[in-house]
Amino acid sequence: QHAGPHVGPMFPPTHPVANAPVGTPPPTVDGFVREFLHELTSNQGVSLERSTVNDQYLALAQTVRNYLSARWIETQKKQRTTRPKGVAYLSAEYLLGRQLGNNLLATGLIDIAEEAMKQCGLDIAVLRAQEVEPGLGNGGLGRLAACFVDSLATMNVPCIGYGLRYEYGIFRQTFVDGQQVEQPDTWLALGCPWEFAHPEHAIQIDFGGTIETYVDADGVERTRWVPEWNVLGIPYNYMVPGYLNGRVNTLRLWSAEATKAFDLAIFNSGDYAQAVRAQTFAENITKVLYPEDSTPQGKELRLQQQYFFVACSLRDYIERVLGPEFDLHELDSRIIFQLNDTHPVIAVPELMRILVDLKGFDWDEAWAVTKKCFAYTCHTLLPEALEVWPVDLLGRLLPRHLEIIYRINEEFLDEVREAFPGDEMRIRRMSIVAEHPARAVRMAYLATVAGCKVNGVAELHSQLLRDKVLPDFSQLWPEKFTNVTNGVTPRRFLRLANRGLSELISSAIGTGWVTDLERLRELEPYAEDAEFRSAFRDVKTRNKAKLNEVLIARDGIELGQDHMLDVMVKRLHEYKRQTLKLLHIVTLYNEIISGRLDPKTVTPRNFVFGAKAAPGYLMAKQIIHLINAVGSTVNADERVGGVLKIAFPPNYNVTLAEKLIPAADLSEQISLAGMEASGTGNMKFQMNGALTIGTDDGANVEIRRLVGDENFFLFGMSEPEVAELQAKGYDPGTYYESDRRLRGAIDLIGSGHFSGGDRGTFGSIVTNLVTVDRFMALADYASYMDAQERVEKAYADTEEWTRSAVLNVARSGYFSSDRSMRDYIQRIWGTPPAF
Ligand code: B1H
Repeated sequence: QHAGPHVGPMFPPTHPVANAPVGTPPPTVDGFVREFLHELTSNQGVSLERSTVNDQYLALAQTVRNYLSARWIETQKKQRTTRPKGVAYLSAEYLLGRQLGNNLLATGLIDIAEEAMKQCGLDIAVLRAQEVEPGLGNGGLGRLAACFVDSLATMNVPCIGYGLRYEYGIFRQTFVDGQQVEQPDTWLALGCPWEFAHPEHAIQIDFGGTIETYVDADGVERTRWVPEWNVLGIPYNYMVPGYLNGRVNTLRLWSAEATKAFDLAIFNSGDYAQAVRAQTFAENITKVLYPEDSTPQGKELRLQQQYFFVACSLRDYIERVLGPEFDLHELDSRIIFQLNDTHPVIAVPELMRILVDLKGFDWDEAWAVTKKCFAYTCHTLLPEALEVWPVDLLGRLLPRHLEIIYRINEEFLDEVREAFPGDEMRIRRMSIVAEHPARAVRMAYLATVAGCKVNGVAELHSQLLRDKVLPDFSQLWPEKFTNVTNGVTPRRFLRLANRGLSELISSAIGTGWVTDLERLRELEPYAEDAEFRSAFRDVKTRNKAKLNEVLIARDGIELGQDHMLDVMVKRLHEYKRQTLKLLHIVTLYNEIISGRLDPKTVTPRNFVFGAKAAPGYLMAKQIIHLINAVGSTVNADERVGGVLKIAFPPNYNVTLAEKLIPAADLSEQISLAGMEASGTGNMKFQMNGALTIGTDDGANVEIRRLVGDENFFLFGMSEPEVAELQAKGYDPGTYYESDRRLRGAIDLIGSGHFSGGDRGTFGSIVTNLVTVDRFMALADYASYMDAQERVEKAYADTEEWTRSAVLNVARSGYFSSDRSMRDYIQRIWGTPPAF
């Protein structure tokens, strides 16, 4: 029976036993206490009485890590004997979130650790709060990589995640007078207990220089690269535990250091200062994550990062995992390199170089192998997001790779000529090397030519990818293109983040859903059960109370009590349309203060924003400023009577997401149709029982199809309607002129009402909206306002709303990243399903 969240132990004590390393006794509270105290004294060198919270956190993390490492070693040992085909996920970003809670969950140690800490007089929640999350990603793309490696470990699939160990992850956002100010993210400052450094396995990576031809021992003319400088790549390993299955996969992130030979030479020349500078130069490569989400910067250091990590990763896999005995003609029998967007695509010419220049393959042989070993995932449709590297930059940094790309391109274009004789326009369109505006390599084209498969990240996105971004390629190779809709891990985003809901679900249908999320379907009948709905509401209410505590402690923000919680959290980008959300709020506010709307008739609402702007994206930064300005004005205006509350906690990250999402009633997914490749926040909200207000974009399309129209607030133009309006010529001014409420809201912003009377502060936002409005916020405004009215009406009927919320949860099983991984295995990787 579903007696609410306080009933019995939901996750039975068989789990820790099931996950304990073979031959070790099951963990006990006493044993855990002993190990914890041992770690505290031997690793931190302090007594419990004298220890700081950081000491305690580190000792607890060490204790958990000890449980995992035995399984990790076993997993690797088994793999060395069975030699299964595995996945190497190549990603410049992993947005992992805090590790301690997840690792406690994966080992089944949550309850034991909590009790053990209690016996030591400690509150485990305080220790967990001490962890600084590794923010080694920008947003959805990086978080997706983290969800995927979690799912693969849980599904017992061999996988190595390869990436970069940035010394500074995504910046820490602060607000000064409502404006974003970036602070460095010093995630390593207090020590990271989860990483294993292996400087003894350093790999040397070359850059620059020239190429030369020579005649080898067999009299064959060959090419080789004579590089100019090099750095060392140091692997740092992280454990990726499966959920209660004893498997631990590896995430291997690379850190750059100066090579000894390099600075020794300079030391010997007597120039000490220059030698130290060389070191700094090398270390720069992994110093900082580029904070642009979706618009890559064509900076040389960024290309250095990309080549550095894929070159380290290929060498590591070929030389250390496979070893010198392995016949590389069979490479595809042991590995598939999945390219997470174009960021790692330089791996393609790198593998060709290894095979041809270093292993003596002839070109055709090498190309045949390479084509089978890569698959490419595209995450965008925005033209400015498609990565392109100027030929002169590539040639300076990686001359041999540029030459290899040219040859790949020549042979590819011959193939196109054969398929479409005389179609020179097509040749120019499809060339991997663009001629205009400057000669540059189109990385998405290179990935498409080299990849055995190309996939988009939601159905609509994959279709638009075929029809609009790569139409010539999908005509040439229709069978190459496929879709894998994104997913999110239910371990972190439901089981861990929403313990109350997890226990309620398990009390109704058992615990199997954690690894088989489709079983949430069994909740459907409970939507009709008043007692269950009441328990479900109690969980939401408690989650809101917890969120309030967090926001007060974190930022001194107080939300309205008993308000609907309306949340828009994602990177700040014009295509995501935070301004449309603002126009809704400003309209309500304007109608209230001008006496046309009685605040007593408005459903009290908390509007919560979370968003980082790329530091160089000025419009995005101004929008942040405007959100904060509207917030402080509206929150302070007594005429509103507190029915509209705006909160913008700074530094939205995975940790905050885990607090916000379980408390939300309404999920804002309001991008212009055809712009958001998938979205994954949308899935997390649905899974936690929020209803969505959204456009027919990205994965929203699939969410709506699954939950049904009656449980989703759809608004706005469809993608074909957007295209039609675009073609016809879009004029935002006509919407501004003809809609009184819209004009009122925009004029209020333009009047300086939110900027102490200064009309200039937000002038460029206003001008841009009424004259350009690239993402058509004004065109969708009326429809959005309508949908928000439907939200208000629906929310007033508490029982019906809860029913919808329960159905949203029940129908979210498809969005488990376990399902995404099964789709990748079936449609792309072909790794056998059992290991
Ligand atoms: C997504 C990016 C991205 N798409 C360039 N593209 C970057 C592009 O550092 N860079 O240069 C960083 C990130 N990120 C997101 O991927 C999409 O916008 C989302 O819609 C999607 O859900 C997510 C995961 O597929």
